[in-house]
Amino acid sequence: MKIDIITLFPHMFDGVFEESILKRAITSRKVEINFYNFRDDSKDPHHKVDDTPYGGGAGMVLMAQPIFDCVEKLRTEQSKVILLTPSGIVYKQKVAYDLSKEKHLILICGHYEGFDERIRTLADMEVSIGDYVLTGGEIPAMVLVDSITRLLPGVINERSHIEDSFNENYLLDYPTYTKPRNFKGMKVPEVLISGDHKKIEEFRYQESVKRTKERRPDLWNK
Ligand code: 6GU
Repeated sequence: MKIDIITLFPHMFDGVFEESILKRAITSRKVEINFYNFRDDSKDPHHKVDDTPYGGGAGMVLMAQPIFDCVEKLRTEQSKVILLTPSGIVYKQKVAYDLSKEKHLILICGHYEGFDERIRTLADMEVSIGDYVLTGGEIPAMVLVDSITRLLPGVINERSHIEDSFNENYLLDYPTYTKPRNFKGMKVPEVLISGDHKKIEEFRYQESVKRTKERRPDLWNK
């Protein structure tokens, strides 16, 4: 998969994709990530990318021209263009699954106080990562890249995501333990040491159900 990220602040991504699983996914060419600073596409002599809003009001608004030119340069038949904005659909694991099947994603990071409404016409989809306000779309773009990359074939072992929280079955993870068996008086449940795989499976399922009912009744009711 190829992911192009359109941002005024490519350095915000420094380091994020240079460790652990994402680094390995890039090195092994499961995913290719490129950055484009749309300031370079501005036709303004001073490379301006924003201006004051018509009708007045506080703050600056991203202009349509630089982002349009940047997207139009990158876009092909195979591209899916995603605009990161608090007004988008709320991001869920199901969306990550669907997007992990795409060939080419173009992520547009808004910033400052907003963007010209006409930029919306470029997008196939608008995504928000939750009901809170961030300073820009960069951190949401990182969230999308991380959650999508780990679903690509061969990036992590398949079992890990079959059992994940927020998968189709909508159960939270069961508790897990490792050595030692007794840590500060907190003991590992006996069943996990029993070697009885059928019982262990049943225990884990029941714990997932219990945890989901207690912590996320909204998910359980689905
Ligand atoms: Cl995608 N952008 C901004 N600025 N804030 C957000 C968001 C996106 N998702 C949640 N909050």
